[in-house]
Amino acid sequence: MHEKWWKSTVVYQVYPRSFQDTDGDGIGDLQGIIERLDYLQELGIGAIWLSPVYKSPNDDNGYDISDYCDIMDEFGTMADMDELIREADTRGIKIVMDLVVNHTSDEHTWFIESRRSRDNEYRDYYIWRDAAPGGGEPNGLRSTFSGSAWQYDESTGQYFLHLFSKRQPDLNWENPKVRQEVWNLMNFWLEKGVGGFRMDVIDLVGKIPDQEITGNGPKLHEYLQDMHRETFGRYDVMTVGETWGATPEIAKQYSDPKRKELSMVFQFEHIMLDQQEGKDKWDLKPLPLGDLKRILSKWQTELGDQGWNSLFWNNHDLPRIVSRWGDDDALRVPSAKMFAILLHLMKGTPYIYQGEELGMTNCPITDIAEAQDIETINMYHERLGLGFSREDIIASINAKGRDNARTPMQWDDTPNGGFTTGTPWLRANPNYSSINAAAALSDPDSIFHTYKQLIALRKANPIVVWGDYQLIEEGPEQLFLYIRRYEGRTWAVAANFGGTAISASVPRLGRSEAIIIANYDRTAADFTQLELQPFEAFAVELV
Ligand code: TEU
Repeated sequence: MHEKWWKSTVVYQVYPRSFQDTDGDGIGDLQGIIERLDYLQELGIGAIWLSPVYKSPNDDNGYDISDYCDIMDEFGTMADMDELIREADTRGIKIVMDLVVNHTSDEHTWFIESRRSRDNEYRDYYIWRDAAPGGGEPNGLRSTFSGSAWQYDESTGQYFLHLFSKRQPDLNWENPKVRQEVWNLMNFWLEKGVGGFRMDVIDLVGKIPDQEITGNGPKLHEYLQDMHRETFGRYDVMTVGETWGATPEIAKQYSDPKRKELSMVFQFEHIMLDQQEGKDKWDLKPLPLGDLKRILSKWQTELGDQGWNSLFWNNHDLPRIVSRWGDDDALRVPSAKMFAILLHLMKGTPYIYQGEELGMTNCPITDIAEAQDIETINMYHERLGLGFSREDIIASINAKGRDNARTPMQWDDTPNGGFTTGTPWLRANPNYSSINAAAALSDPDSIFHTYKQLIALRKANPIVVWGDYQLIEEGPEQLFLYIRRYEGRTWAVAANFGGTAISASVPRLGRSEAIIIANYDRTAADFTQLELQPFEAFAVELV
């Protein structure tokens, strides 16, 4: 049987604004990505998920699009984009576009028209409502970026819906014309030869605002089946939906091949484990390790052949994993490699976020003036108003703020990490002098080389792509141990998820001589008396 290419590849996410600047304006650009394609080819990835590069006023760094068929001025031109697709292709790399169609920018012509008058032909492209009977917002829907999701518009005396910033009005997917516009713009990009789409907050497009239903609305899957039929169904591309509320049951609805919707979704169950129950991402609690093992393992086993997993620790919205659940100080290197080994030997398509392969870290701030991200800035002011202390808010920002992931890519030890010759739009993490790609490439023991080796292992060993997964629940909680089985072979992956040494006895796994990959100098593993160094991880073939 011919299997889909995206099941055996590794995807690398580029956040263009912070990747590589070539014209000295302090903002990354498309020519910068082209310049770095050889680096990505060396790593071994098969696709780039490109965060938005479309025309945008950058209220939310490109997730507010004013023209889907044009390129953001700071990033370059459509000719640069065509060149990127071509140059990536010659290196066996596909370009997966970020499809942001839950909302547009308020500068999109559709919205400019829509807000002109109540009878404008574009009025119903967006979601307009009268004030509530007693006055005020139509209902209690909240924006992810703080405050009400409704914004009053003087000129026509109605409110429009924005689940994100007030400069990101939500499109009205109930309007068939809107859906047709989306199919058209997707086909525009498919005809250019892109490798697929990452679909921003796709679980929101079936919303029923009047019932305050946002995620997983009743028509969501019907829309996605229409989309499949009208657009990418005719192409050999990958599609991945961003779905914050997905359970394995929901994920199967999206990704069961028989249903003809998406290739896979990003699920966030593990990502939300360090926030307090019923609160939001800023309300921190320690990571419950047992839950992490249980949840990642649940996702490994429950999709069966009715879906496909995406595997990730990081993206442009999340803090750096070494700073979050590992050690970004003395044990940075072993902990970064541990996260890599643990995740990349699971079943699913792994995603690497730029700089993760270098073990890049969070970049703390001391004052809100240093923040760039709209989510962070809005939350700061909202919480100050609610009586939180500045110190507590800044602590939450340093733990969870999105700028942590967005500091410039660290290429070498020259000023600004080689990202720009100008002033970077967001300050480079000062640790670029030691944490950078040039240093990693020249060190055979670097985190980069562990990632490279993991990608090569996936390509060479069908067990990594296809093998069954089983969690081994023995030993101390800090031990994350699982096995993969395929056509008579068995691999075991053991990871110490903590900064202290542990020992375990798992006699039924026996002794193994064949180390496949390790982050310490280990030549054998005797599971009858297993000793693991802080953040040690390795894989062995069991015989
Ligand atoms: O993110 C969806 C989203 O809900 C995030 O804002 C998330 O809740 C938050 O950052 C938690 O870390 C997508 C994009 O990935 C994000 O960058 C955009 O800002 C957002 O949609 C709006 O397009």
